[in-house]
Amino acid sequence: MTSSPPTIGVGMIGHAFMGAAHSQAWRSAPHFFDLPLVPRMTAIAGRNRAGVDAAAQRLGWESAETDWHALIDRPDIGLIDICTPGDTHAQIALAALRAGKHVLCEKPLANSVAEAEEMAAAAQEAARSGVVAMVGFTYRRVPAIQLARTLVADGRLGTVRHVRAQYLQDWLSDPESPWTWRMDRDRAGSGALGDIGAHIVDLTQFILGRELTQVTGRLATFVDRRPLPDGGTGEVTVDDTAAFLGEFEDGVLGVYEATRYALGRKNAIRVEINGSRGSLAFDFEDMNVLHFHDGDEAAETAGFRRIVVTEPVHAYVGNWWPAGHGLGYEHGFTHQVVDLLRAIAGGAPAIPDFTAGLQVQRVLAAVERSEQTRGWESVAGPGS
Ligand code: SOE
Repeated sequence: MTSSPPTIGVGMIGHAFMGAAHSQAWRSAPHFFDLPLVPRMTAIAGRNRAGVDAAAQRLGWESAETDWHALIDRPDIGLIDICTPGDTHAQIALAALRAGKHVLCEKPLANSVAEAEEMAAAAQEAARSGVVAMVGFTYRRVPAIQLARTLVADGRLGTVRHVRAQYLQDWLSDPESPWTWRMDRDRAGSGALGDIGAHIVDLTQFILGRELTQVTGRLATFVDRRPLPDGGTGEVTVDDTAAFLGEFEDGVLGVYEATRYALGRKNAIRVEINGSRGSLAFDFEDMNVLHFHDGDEAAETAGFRRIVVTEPVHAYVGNWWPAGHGLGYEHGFTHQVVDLLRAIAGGAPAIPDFTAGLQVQRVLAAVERSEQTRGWESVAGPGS
């Protein structure tokens, strides 16, 4: 007789875009993956009673709380999933870790290096008792990105020289687009830099298996005030766009761009890497594909090959559809909770952990410092 795996109660805080994406992941993971630990969607928290009750029903949660502290206090919850704006990440994560709960925290980890340092230290302390903390850099879990990392690790690109990365969205192109919390530095920490620039910093470091050491960049805000629902306007206190250069520990050069003003580009995450033996290129708008140029091939027939990353041999794919049917945006979130549950059960490392989240935070802070100094800033330099 086989016994069923143990369960873990999940408590999720926040129920907007990210809350819906995470809920989809918690719902689907046990149906598609063999898990050593099965999630129960125990409770969701949100500030407004009617709103959180409706979200619980719509997204599939068993109960709803209006105070996140209640989730941490509940003995039937072992894992806290933080899907709130950045200004609340540190307080929730610290309280959860100190209560011995596992944590999944949306990116960027925090709104400042100081907060991220405290979170990483708390996570390291909690890890001694087997508590796991992970930061939600979801795009790592796209199968084509996993293949890119494998190709680099296997030496198929030879000596890597260039990284080109862009995260392009266009939802602020219209100056009349409404003001939201994402335009408020106190709540969001930064603008395009932290919201989407953080993803390409993490992705490129993940694919290359090495870290940025220094950066220099420019930030710009094109529209200073945006309409509020009451007819007034709200001040934009974050960057609309970030452009920066980065150098990796072994001299690899990176060129980065993150913007919400690339009219026509909805969620274009583009990464291109050139090495001495090969190159690869990825665009999230065609997320099931990785382009690979193998420089060892005869010049006569060499060229970028379009690899459709939908074979059962590709990371995560075998748990989904037959070859060629493809995955979407939401699957990365499912893969994230699968990896998290396996880490909690002890079978896999919890990556990216809060220390990795802190390192990305340091890169963001260094870009912001360089905007002030107009020079190169060390990632290891003073936080902000
Ligand atoms: C908004 O720009 C946003 O939702 C980001 O916050 C997410 O991290 C990204 O995946 C999609 O765009």
